[in-house]
Amino acid sequence: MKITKAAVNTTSPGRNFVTLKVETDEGIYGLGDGTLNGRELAVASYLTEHVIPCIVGRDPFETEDIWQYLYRGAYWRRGPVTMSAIAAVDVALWDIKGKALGTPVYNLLGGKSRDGVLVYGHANGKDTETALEDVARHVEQGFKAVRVQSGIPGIKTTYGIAKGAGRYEPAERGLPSEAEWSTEHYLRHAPKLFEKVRERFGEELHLLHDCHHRLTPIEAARLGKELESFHLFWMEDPTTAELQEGFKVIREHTTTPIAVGEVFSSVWDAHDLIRNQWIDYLRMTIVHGGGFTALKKAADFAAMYHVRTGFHGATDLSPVTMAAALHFDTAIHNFGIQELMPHNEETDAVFPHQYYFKDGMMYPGDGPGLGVDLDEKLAAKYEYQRAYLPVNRKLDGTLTDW
Ligand code: KDG
Ligand code: MG
Repeated sequence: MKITKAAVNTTSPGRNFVTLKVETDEGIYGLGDGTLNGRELAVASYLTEHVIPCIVGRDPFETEDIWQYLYRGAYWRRGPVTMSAIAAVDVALWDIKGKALGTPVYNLLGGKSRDGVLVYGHANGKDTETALEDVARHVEQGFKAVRVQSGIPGIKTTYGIAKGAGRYEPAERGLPSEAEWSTEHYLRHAPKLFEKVRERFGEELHLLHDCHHRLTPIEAARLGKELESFHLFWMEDPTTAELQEGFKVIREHTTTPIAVGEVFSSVWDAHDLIRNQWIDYLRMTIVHGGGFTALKKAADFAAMYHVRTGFHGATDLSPVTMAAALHFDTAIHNFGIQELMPHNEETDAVFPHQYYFKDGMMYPGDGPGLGVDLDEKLAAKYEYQRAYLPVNRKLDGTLTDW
């Protein structure tokens, strides 16, 4: 089998997506996601200008060699743009393999290790009470695990909270908006929020929380300690992770489990975190981490240190990545949990898919390949629109991590 053609599709059914379609001489095609929120066209151009010309004529079954060719062959390694482009190719090729062999991708990754994939949904509200109401809605929908974020008294805007009646969506069209931050206000508020959630919903519901990289290690240690009695499933991105040793400080002070990695693009970003057992869950997912070929190795390495996966699954990861993640989650042994932030109806229509949600779990479907498609005619109706994630400032105006 030979790759005959590959092309990038950009579409914006409510938010931007970059999809690679790889075609073969046997009429089988595969899809890969290359979406990098707020920097989409960098990946699109990397693929079109630098990657596609090198893969035409290659055998799509040679995923390992093609991965190494794109990674080592570029000389310039790692980084989210490069790794998302490599992931788009890798995932498309695994999709082709599955279709050619007439089997779901999870069978190529080791077969089913579980019946379903535990997912967590996002509950949020402008204050504690509205956040609690949203937790109740998630419980009614069948979720067994819920991430809880709420507005913080004394700060006008905060991460993870829907602005109007609709769902929360991090990227916004136009230039970056500015959000406000105060660690002092947040640290006073967050433990009270979780006290209320446990009081109302009891012990059984899995609770998660995203600090979104805003604390220093010692501040995160304080939060982790104060949250201990509420038994969180995890505290996510407690601090920025360029300095991996920062997590040692957190770890030494608290038993609250730690998840990190949605902005990572290589196992090397997590090497010290994993081998020193400073984290419990790795969030680097298929699209930003270089595809199945790279993630399988990262997950196997993590397994040796009791680290499980907890893949990023926000709306900026397209249905192609959601499908890919669900096949991966189904197959690997050290799966922990999968994030689910449902896409809007327009996106679901552009990317028809087999995966589905039932009783707090998700299932990838049993058709060949990834079980997700791209309706190119419909996609063409939604032109790419420049969009950015917000930037964040402390109350005195200092730019800080969003
Ligand atoms: O593109 C950035 C979003 O995906 C991110 O802000 C969402 O932190 C996030 C999460 O945990 O889903
Ligand atoms: Mg996050």
